[in-house]
Amino acid sequence: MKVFKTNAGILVIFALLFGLNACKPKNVGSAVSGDAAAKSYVAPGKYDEYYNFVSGGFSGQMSVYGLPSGRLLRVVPIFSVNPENGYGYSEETKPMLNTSHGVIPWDDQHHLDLSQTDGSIDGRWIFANANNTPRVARVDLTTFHTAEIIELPNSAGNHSSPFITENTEYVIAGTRFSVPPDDKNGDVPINTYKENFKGTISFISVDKDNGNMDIAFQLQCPPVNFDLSHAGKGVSSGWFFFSCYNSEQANTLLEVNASKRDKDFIMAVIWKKAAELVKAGKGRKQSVKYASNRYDEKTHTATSTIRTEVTVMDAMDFPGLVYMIPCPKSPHGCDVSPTGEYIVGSGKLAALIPVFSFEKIQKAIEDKSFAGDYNGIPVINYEAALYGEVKKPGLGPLHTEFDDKGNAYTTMFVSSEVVKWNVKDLKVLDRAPTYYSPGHLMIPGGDTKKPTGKYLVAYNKITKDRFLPTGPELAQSAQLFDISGDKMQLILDYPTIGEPHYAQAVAASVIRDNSVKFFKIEENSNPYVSKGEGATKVVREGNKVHVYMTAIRSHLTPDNIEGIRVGDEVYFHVTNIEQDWDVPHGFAVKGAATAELLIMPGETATLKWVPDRVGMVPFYCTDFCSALHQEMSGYARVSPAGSNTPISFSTGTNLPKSDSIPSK
Ligand code: K7E
Ligand code: CUA
Repeated sequence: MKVFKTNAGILVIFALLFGLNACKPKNVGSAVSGDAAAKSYVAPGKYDEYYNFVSGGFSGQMSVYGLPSGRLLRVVPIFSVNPENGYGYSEETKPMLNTSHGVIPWDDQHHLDLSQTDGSIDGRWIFANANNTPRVARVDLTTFHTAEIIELPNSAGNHSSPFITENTEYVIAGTRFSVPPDDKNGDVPINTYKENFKGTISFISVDKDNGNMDIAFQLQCPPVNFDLSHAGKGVSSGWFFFSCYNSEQANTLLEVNASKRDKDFIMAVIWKKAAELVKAGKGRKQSVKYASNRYDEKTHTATSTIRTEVTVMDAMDFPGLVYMIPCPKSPHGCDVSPTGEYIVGSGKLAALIPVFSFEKIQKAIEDKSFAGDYNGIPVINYEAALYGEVKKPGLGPLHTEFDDKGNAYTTMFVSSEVVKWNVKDLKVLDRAPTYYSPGHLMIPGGDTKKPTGKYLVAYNKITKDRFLPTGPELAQSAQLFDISGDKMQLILDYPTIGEPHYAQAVAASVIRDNSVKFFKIEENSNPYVSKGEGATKVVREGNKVHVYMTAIRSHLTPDNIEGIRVGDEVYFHVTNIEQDWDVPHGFAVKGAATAELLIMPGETATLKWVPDRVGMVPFYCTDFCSALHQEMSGYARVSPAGSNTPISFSTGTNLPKSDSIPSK
């Protein structure tokens, strides 16, 4: 209890953090007035102005909304299996979820970052992080498919991730939990944190043409918790900034022990220099184990490769590569202004928002204005790096985004509001209540060189009483504000999938016209494709039975299959031979211990079924594809193990009766 007594001040803040009702905004009504409805109204049949990509948190998925309507357009599975379309269940997509621990069907997805060219969103890809088993994914925005997932060695709790550099040269991922490196003995006492634990940052290169990700190198840093990060841009091009907490290096009761110091850090890394050093052969090869999973749109199949080596540089060995900037009270968000000059650290427990100046940081380094070092990394004097502080912004600042008029907007978790302030004079200009505790917020382009200034969305936690009750768990909410005027105006609430954290948005025109409508059947190079009904067949290979099947409105070929035995492994390779937009077919088999397939036109997908009993087993299309969709079905006859019923298959003809009656 001694610890608590010496931290009374902190406890007051904890009380605020968790005593949320005390900070419940007063006018809990609709708080919407005047022309709000018209501003978010998108008439039936009309398209939205923006795509809004929202992290799914513990759902492991990403949802795609239209703005300003708040209409849900799609849920894209990334780190979680999705029975709706067979992601992670089909034989082709299972390898996407492979890791060095084997296949993992779930993760916790917090941050999304759209790819950029010259600091502007280019609409090619969106990157996503997995916190629990550290991974970074790339979603292709022509197909809205998860195209790639790469696992990160030497990491645990991949939270400060995935944030990209101005030209998508690198996706950067900082570990939340410091841990002993993978090639060291991890079987050590937990209280040897200070000696044995390291904080690792991964630099993942992105191929300009095809987007393929590789771990270019890792930077080993002092043990802290990396929380968030953003790339420098414009004047701070080539730099990267990370918020760190637990500079106390505590290994237990972090809520108290990691909140002791008045200031933690923003860590600044000159990534351009690090990349050059690696190119010059610096760093050591470390033996590790991690999965690299890629999905090929030609074979419609993912491949998982286990890789065994990574290049690691120790930050302490390269003076002038990394600097620490003191930042008050357990900083969370770490956001860089559109020009790249201002770096905003949001201390969760701080009563102000510090804004650092890139120019002053350069001057401080030049003048060696250091306050000693932190585990060998120079610590720049706070005052020397500080541009100024936003005074009395509210309680519990978390995240900041920028508009096109020189303003910043910060979410206040504890005082439940979005606060608008001017980046130049640091004066608070406006505050708008949110319902109730906002985490991230998002302005389309709000973390790029070219932010917009029309909409802001706050993604709220603990959203009591905004929507009809649905048992003990309530939908969390996104709240859309019009920020085109001097005052923010709330215009819409919409519920979210899972728990929303960071989000991104971009003008619809950047993505819409590149959308793939269907896959060309002649380009399908899946080894089990059937390019027409004439190519369908059923082949037995030992106890494996491969069914090469096609789907087209409104039948499956073949639709009568005999000769399958109990205990066989049956693989239904279903090719959708439609060549038209929006005509998926589904496929499901009674008793199969897996989800359905949802097969896009021109695609092949495979469902595995191990029949466990003798009998007649129907299969059918699960997607209402035509007026005769209910007719789109078939039967598989299952004979006992060891039966000599030959393999036979047909569509539209009755199989000869006499041959197929069992002898007994
Ligand atoms: Cu603030 Cu995980 Cu980005 Cu959520 S984190 S709120
Ligand atoms: Cu195909 Cu229903």
